[in-house]
Amino acid sequence: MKKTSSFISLFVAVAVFACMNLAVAAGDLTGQDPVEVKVRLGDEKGALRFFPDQLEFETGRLYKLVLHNPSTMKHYFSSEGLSRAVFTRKAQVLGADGSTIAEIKGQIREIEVYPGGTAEWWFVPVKTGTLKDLNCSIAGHAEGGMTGTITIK
Ligand SMILES: [Cu+2]
Repeated sequence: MKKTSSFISLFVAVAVFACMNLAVAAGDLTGQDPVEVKVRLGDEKGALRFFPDQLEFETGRLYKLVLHNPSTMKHYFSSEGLSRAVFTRKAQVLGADGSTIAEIKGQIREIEVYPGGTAEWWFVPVKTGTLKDLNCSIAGHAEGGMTGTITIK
């Protein structure tokens, strides 16, 4: 009788522990519906800026960062800090009609978007912090104001 009850206690303890683990695990975070965030690289008048230049993300959520370049020159979206703070699911290059023409897997550090072009960076932030290294790495652009701050909460 004593042996049976201690066996039951052990079984209950193991079952409770297993359930706790299930309750804590969030599963595959890359399978969520993405939160879309749009950033324009420059503008039609030739401004050297990101619009917006302050970005905010939360850890554990899937983001689709849509980078569009409406200007007549090439621009980069470059942040070493962001590349180290996220898990990248994929990057996508969009054609003129908005359809996906290329999908890139692996870690991304910077994306160069050509005039009129659009690229998407799908990622899940895994680390909090304030990243002040967003910039366009084309000579003179960061100095001209093409910088930004990324906050991950
Ligand atoms: Cu630029």
